[in-house]
Amino acid sequence: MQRTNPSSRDRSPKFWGVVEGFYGRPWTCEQRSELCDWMGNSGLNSYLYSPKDDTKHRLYWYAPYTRAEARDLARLIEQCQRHGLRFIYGLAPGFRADFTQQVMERHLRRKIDQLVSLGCRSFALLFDDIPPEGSVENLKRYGSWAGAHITWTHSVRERLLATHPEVQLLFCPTPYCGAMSGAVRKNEYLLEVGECLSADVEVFWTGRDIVSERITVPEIRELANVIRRRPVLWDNLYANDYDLRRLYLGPYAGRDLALRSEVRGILINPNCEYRANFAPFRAFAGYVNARRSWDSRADHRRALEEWLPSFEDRAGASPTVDELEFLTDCLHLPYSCGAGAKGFVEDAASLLLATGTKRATLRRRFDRVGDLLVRWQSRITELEDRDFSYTLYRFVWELKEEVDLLQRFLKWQEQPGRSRSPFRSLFHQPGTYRGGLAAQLQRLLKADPDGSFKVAKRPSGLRS
Ligand code: GDL
Repeated sequence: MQRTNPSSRDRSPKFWGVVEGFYGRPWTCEQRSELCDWMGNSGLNSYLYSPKDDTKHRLYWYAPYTRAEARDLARLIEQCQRHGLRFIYGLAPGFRADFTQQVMERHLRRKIDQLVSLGCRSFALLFDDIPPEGSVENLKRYGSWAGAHITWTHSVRERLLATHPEVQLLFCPTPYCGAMSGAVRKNEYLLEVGECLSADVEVFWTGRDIVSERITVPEIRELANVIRRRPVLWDNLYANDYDLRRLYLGPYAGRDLALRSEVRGILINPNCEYRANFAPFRAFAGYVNARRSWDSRADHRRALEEWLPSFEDRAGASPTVDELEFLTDCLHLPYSCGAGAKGFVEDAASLLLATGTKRATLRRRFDRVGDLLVRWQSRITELEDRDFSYTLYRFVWELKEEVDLLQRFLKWQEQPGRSRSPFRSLFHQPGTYRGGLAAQLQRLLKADPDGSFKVAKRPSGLRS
């Protein structure tokens, strides 16, 4: 296995931008083209093409693109170049770890050559989320899976360098976050990457977790010592493919400005819903472009101001920035609600148990905020831009349903001669509300806030 060489990597421009790297429906050509326009003016410089469910990127990675698909990719590469963006093509060849070295190299060469012929000059080999099994012969042959991944990466590197010395190559290890690697100092895969992966290949990392709430300088320094280079962060803060009921519109947060000089770049992997990403992209660009200090909330507000025209209704009216900020407080970030939504949940929890004057005060506050949410639902239905309306629709609908149920329950609690029969809502019936197999399965295990699970108590008389 080849040893690492000293390199001038740290002097080449860093990678700031977007990775289309989520599961689910890939973005369309039009959306990517809009993204190029937008990124070209934002201080971001890189776009990594790696939609998990482009089957020719991952599941059948060895299949070449058809003529029509190749034409679309060539157009996208050209658009990126015109906007001064680095187009990186991600290939995920881990799915056929049973291929012999010869077959593997043939397929890699053919795929890379096709992309080079379309104008691509930057590549990423991605070994995240692959099946653990490969052939026993291969494991023996390469010594380890890290060895196999590095060998394949080097064969691509050599192929590219022979004709295009300017190419850039990136690599995603199989353990790509602390939760997968355990102590990085002791992780054999990462140690082998540090020792054997050519020094001019960049390495991805998502932080302590797949979706990291915070990413800190000390933890990145520790990793950099092991992999012997600064990582490029693949930042899943805004990714929502793992839970189709969530959408993230909140500020870019949990990363200090100092982190920028510890990494070779950051690519954010955002919401699957392309149109929902305007504020996240802007907020992230604010972080990238900040000089000495950075105010995440202020950048977020600025992003929302620019986003307002997209929320115009048919009569030409838009919400205020405060109103939009409240919506993004409700559809915020994976680990937190924004201030407006946090206060609302806390009020609701207290209100359900409160009586007397305390209840009256809480009730007024709850109604005011609840009405804002219900108003958002009708506003979304009235948007002039129908595609945008449908993008946001179901997320706001779900919130409205929950507020409606709470409002009905509170009213029932407050009836003077309340009957002894339990509360029911015509609009929230078993089966149609919180129904379905997934909901039933979710009720079997109770999740505690510390991340542990317990068998949930079954209410007596529960029908299966
Ligand atoms: C992952 C996947 C990514 C996915 C994300 C969130 C990496 C390197 N890979 O683990 O494709 O979108 O989680 O579900 O992050």
